[in-house]
Amino acid sequence: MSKVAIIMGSKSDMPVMQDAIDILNGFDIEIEVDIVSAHRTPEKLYEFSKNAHNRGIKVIIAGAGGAAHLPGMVASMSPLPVIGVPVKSSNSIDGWDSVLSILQMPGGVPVATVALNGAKNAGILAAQILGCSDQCVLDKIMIYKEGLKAKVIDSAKNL
Ligand code: RP5
Repeated sequence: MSKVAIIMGSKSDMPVMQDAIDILNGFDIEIEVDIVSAHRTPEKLYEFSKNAHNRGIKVIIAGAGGAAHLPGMVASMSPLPVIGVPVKSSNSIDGWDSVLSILQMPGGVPVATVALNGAKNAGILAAQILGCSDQCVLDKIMIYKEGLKAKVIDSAKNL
């Protein structure tokens, strides 16, 4: 059964969203990946948002660019935590459209927004949420963080 759903507004978002897929695969966390467009497939958006929690999904990562309404609309209908990834799409105004569309949610409907193109952190954050109730995942995150520390310490050895 999938634990994290990764959705994006367009296949063109995949090069960015692949970072979330890779990090969650690295933690051996089950994922499902789909294209769900807030503007082009609103019925699919509704079905996904209303049913994700009934399919064993615990966290949703949603990436979109431009007028990026996907994460917020999912958050409006799903009881699950939603992590939003602003994607810098090719015709965007330096990505500010994506960032502000996802970040500036009204009170009561949170979207945990990561940095522009920050899908890697979205994956880590999703794993950390699962880790609150899964010791095996928590252990993997601690090992991951030890790896980050070791890289910095190693990098300082040959200055
Ligand atoms: C958004 O519009 C998508 O999330 C994507 O970032 C952007 C461009 O989509 P395409 O025109 O490439 O399908 O809805």
